[in-house]
Amino acid sequence: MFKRAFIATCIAFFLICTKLFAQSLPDSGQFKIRLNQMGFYPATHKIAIVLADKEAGFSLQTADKHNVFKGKLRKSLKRDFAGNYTFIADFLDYKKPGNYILNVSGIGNSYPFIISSSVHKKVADASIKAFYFIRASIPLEGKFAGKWKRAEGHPDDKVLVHSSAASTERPEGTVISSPRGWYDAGDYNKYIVNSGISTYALLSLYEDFPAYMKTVNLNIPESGNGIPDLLNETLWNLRWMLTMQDPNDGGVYHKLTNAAFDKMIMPDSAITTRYVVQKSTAATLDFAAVMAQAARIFKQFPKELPELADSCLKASLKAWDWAQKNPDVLYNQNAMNQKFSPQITTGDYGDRNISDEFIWAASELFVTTQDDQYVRKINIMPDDNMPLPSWNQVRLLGYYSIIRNSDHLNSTGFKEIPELKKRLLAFADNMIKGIDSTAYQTVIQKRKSNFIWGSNAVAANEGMALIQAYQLSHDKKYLKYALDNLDYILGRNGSGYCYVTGYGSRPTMHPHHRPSVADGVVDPIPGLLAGGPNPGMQDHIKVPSIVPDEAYIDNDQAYAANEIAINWNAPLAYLANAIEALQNDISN
Ligand code: G3I
Ligand code: 9MR
Repeated sequence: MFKRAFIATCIAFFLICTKLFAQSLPDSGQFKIRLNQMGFYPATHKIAIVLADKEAGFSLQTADKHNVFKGKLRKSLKRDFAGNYTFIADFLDYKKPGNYILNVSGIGNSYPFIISSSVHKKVADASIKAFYFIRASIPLEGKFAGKWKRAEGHPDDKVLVHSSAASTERPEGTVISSPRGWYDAGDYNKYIVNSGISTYALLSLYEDFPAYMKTVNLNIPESGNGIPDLLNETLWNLRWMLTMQDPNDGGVYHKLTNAAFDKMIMPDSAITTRYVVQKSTAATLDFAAVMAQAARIFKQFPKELPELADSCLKASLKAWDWAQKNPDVLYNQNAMNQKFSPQITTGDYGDRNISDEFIWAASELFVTTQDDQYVRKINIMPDDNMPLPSWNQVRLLGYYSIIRNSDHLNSTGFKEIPELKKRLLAFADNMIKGIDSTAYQTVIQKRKSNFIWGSNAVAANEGMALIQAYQLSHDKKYLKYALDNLDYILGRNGSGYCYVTGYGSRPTMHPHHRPSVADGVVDPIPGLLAGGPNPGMQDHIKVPSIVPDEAYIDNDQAYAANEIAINWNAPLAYLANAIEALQNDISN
């Protein structure tokens, strides 16, 4: 009796495992044909990368299996990081909108995809709406959040000044109010340094494409108030940032945080004490930069936001002054914890070199005030490097702003603008050099060293840099390669995943993101970009392969490869929306 029950249990277990296994591994054609799972614009280049071992024929088929285009795979000139050649299916010449699959003989069928104008519109909108879903201090209502509605988390109206941040006017334990803002990432803390580059990317999206962004409606609480939704969303964080400045001296707290990371619980259950900790020069300069940029953008809305631009500029100037007096206050969490309590063990964003933060803040103040004293005060071009932006490397953000606004700056006496333009184009040219011979034909997969924690943001930031180069030169080649990096994020890559939650046929389903894990809803919150392949495994979760662009696992404990973060979503939002805004320019 017992034996029979045991056998039956084993069989049931076996069947369940088989089913789970079958669900988790895509059919081989779908796995081996790597393409943008959203699809393609009618008139742009369209390629898929096929993991095959020989040249073969392929065909494009409609949903009713009708062949509409035939071609031959072409072998890549170089090997991928795993050491294999890939095979490229190029169907650029087929331009008719519709629903398709790609069939490769001997390999099988790809995931279905569409050819259509505005093919990235949904992802582009969702990548901004994602910021609404990660707002602190507001309940998410069903009419905006659908099945992801949730209670308010972190009112942050009673935050304690940590001992590391104590001053005469605000001694340890002083209660301040610092509501709103976006949660940084999978955790519930709010960090000024990371908010800096993220808010910049969204404000720049508006600065570069105001006409397009005015048409984007995100169904958020502020929609319809006369301000474009992208800016409405950005304001949620900007208003929080303003509260992080100590009005007494202009310095800005490095972060607002719990003492330690929470368990994987919902925001309203995460109720441990919140602190603002030590002011830092990096946070203060990033704040100064964003507030200067915000001042010139929100000045365009005098009726809707009568005083905001002035407040932002004042805050920026005050922060700049603090940084002049305190040019080297680094945030070193370990050292801080030796002197102060309670111990703080959340993310540190501890930049050790802040010369680029000075360059960025000075550039934004120069652009907004048109006063070149700011860029004269510092060494704006310390060397001829053009380092790709990241949370700890913000030099180019300043260059982008100067170049974007250069028409208004020509009369300022600042003579370096032509040189900056030249360097930006050289930087972009170097990025795209040799890509056509690589295995996946994307800029991100050119270098193994791109595959760090948050590698998908490297792809998005490269895309953003290429679009800056296009805006400056109107040379379409930059747009093509920017779109290739978007193709990468949406499926033409080493793991075969679409790294944006909620989109594509094989999307990230289990991001390291507390609400997505804890809310009881099967689908993760949509529009979030996973960190992406990272062989570093700092989280000690074993990835299936340590080949750099394959080192990805869709596991909610894998924070080094599968967390989400505002500084990754923001350049994605920039890239996807810029591509949508420019879709007619990309077309051949
Ligand atoms: O830059 C070096 C590179 O030169 C080197 O080749 C490579 C080899 O591993 O490492 C690179 O540095 C990595 C750096 O990220 C890249 O930006 C470090 O190893 C890596 O430890 C570091 O990770 C940071 C991580 O926090 C740990 O501090 C991530 O950038 C950063 O995005 C992440 O941020 C966390 C916050 O602290 C807390 N909230 C969540 C957020 C996202 O995970
Ligand atoms: O959830 C945390 C994530 O946001 C951070 O990026 C990561 C690295 O700092 O840490 C995560 O928290 C983990 C902690 O570091 C170690 N214990 C497990 C936590 C995840 O549940």
